[in-house]
Amino acid sequence: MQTLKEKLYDKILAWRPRIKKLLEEYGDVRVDCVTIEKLIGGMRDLQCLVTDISYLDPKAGIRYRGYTLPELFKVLPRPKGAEMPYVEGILYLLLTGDLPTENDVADVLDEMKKRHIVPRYVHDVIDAFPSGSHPMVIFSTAILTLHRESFFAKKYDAGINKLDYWDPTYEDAMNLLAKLPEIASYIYAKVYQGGRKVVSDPNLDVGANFARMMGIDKPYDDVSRMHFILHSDHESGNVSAHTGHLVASTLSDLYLSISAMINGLAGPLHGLANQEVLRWLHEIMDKMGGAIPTEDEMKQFVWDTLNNGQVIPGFGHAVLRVTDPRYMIQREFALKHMADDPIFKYVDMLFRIVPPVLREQGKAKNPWPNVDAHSGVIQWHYGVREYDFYTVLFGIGRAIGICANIVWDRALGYPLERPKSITTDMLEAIAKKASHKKST
Ligand code: CMX
Repeated sequence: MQTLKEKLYDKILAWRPRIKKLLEEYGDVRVDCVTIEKLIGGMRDLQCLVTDISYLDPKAGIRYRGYTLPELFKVLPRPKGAEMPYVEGILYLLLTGDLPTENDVADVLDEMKKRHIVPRYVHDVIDAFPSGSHPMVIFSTAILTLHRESFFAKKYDAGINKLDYWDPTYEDAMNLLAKLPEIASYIYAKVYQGGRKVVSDPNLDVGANFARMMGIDKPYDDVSRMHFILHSDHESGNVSAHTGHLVASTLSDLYLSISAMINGLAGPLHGLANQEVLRWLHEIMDKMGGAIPTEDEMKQFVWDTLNNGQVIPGFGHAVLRVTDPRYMIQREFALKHMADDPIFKYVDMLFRIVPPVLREQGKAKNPWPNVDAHSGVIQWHYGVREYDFYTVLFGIGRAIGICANIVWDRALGYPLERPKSITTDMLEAIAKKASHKKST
């Protein structure tokens, strides 16, 4: 049987001629058009990045290597007795593009087991943080601290052929991914539990081991598998993926790149939205004194939020135009395991009430719920109640996809990213010329 790395290398060799042909024979073919609106508007929808790891289909949601999430949750191998697939299987799929067999997953489990030990100095750095530090800052720094372990940095200094860049990058990726769950649970224990001892069992899969390290019983192992898989990639243009790619394009090693992507994820418009949902839900719960509102009362809360000039957190999306399948998978899990939790009852009611209200308001292009409308609520139910930590959980998952992207960036020789900027004067001159043409 081929190892993951051997399989990956075969895939890389087969893929390289496709990129070469596109560049040499079709390099000047136009793909998209840059308008002033796109330049000023955060490049929304501008097709200017390439990735084969995932694609966000506005109608079907995220596709990992072409597969929708409902498809993957059906076919991916899962641990005996588990409801959710192995996270290791998603890593295999994102890296190679192939669905893993049980044996392939066993190979990844083995790789993780060999690489999981977190050096003592990382714990020391985490311990040294002053109280009140945000867990994302600690997480980003802990990852950065591991930079001294980078194979890529060492090989690059020694002089390595460009064609081989992917190899030490792969080693760095696997080493980091094997360590992230323990780093995260150590941060959780340190920040919120007075430094409780975290005991890892490398014989377990990522989901089960994370639940163990967090000290939370079943089905939190399945919650972790589900959470990490659902968050693992969301194509290339979102801030965390793009930041990871951009920083890696300078040939910064994987630790520098993933630490940077974590910083992007920490923003309120990105990874922090899931905690906004909980904050908003609790605001409503407080106003209701914990009682379940009637549908009319809930509708009024939604309108009050909108009329205050605020968004309804967890609803809407820049690309999706349907209910996020990541939301639906979590909803199905919640219906099975926590249907009686009052906080789920709120979420369930919002699922029915918010879309028609947003439609009536007529602003949001997509009135349906996204992943963040559900993820924090499930964590809350299983006892992880510290909102600030939710983005760290997101980061563990997202690192899988971004590591896969960076390995492939290196394998396909993607260059330093360097778009050109222009000035407002220049934009105005372009606008003037265009309006002159229109009027003549
Ligand atoms: N509540 C109220 N208004 C909303 C809204 C919501 N949930 N979603 C969009 N709108 C408003 C926008 O604020 C915008 O208003 P203005 O014209 O006054 O600026 C208008 O509708 C058009 O926005 P849009 O094109 O539909 O949405 P964007 O692409 O600009 O923004 C997003 C997308 C996610 C930032 C936005 O829907 C939002 O703020 N949602 C709430 C926060 C949230 O859930 N974020 C998590 C996103 C998950 C992810 O990215 O994966």
